[in-house]
Amino acid sequence: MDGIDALRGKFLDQISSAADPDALEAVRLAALGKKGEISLKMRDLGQMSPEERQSAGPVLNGLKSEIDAALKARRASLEDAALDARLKAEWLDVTLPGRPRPMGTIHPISQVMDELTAIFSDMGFAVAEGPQIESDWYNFDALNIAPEHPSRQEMDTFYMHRAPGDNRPPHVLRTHTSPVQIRAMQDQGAPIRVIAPGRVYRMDMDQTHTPMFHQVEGLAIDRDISMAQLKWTLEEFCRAFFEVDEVELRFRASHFPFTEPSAEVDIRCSWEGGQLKIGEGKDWLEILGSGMVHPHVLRAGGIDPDQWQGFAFGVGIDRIAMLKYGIPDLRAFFESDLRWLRHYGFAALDQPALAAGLSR
Ligand code: 2NM
Repeated sequence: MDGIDALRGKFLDQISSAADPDALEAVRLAALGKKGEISLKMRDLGQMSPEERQSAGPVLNGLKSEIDAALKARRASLEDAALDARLKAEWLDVTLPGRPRPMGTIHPISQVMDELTAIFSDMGFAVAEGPQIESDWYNFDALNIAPEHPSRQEMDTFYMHRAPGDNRPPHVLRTHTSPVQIRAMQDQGAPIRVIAPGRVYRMDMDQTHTPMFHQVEGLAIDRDISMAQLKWTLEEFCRAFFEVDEVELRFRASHFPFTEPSAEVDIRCSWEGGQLKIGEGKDWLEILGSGMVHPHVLRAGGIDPDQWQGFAFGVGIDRIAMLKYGIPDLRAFFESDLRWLRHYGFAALDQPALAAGLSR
């Protein structure tokens, strides 16, 4: 039959030069599709005489199978090439070292709070928390702080706004965590042992004061708690916190509205060569305030002062963090300077010594 060899040559050429599956499909349609050249020729078989059909039929069928096979082979080799290209492009070296990820550090204040919590938990104190925006009753009245007390002055306390015409006393940013202790007394009653660590606010800003700082207050109420237990508790705390075998504390008479009697507490130390040593030496360092909880305060907490008594104390967390970790500048605590944070921060898995079972 005329032209069969030419057709075969043409389609085999087109198949082998088809660069992608779309081009190959176009060749298939041109050859074997409904209106493909080979299909049309096969349709022509119907018009032929039986003799002609006998010789042309097998030739056309042979051509069709040959082109079919060539299409299949070319499709397979295009798919192989595509897969090879993909494997090459998406190749991943799983043995490469990982990209270093920047890791944060634990802020010294968080670290010290964890330490305090571990130490006081060991002594049976639970942790209490409360709001940072307080009513003036919880922040002042309940603590036996008189209406004319200087700490209530706008100069010292951050007052919230009231709507114009609303004459109720405004809320305040708590100036100590004592309101948390009042709430704990109201919620739990006596006996009670809690500490209240957290943020407090006072209008003060200079070398040694920031308008927000951190405090932990402790409270222990029972039938016959005295200043002797207060002193032991504070000594134990200082020994564990400063990680020294012995400490010496000195109580100096003082005055707070919420305690009677009240004492400021100094710890024996030395400053040799500009280096602070706790527990030895001839110097004294003031570290906290304390006293026996005033009956008015117990009553505000819903506790009967004729049945119960106890001690309370307050420590500045920022200051004892500076002392323990040799941090010279208070204001740097709150500047979020990454170099400072990397230098003074703690690894996330650093355990407070006492909680890790390392002390004593
Ligand atoms: C201090 C000093 C003395 C104190 C009092 C109370 C409360 F709420 F229970 F009455 N908590 N903390 C207290 C006593 C705080 O800080 C220098």
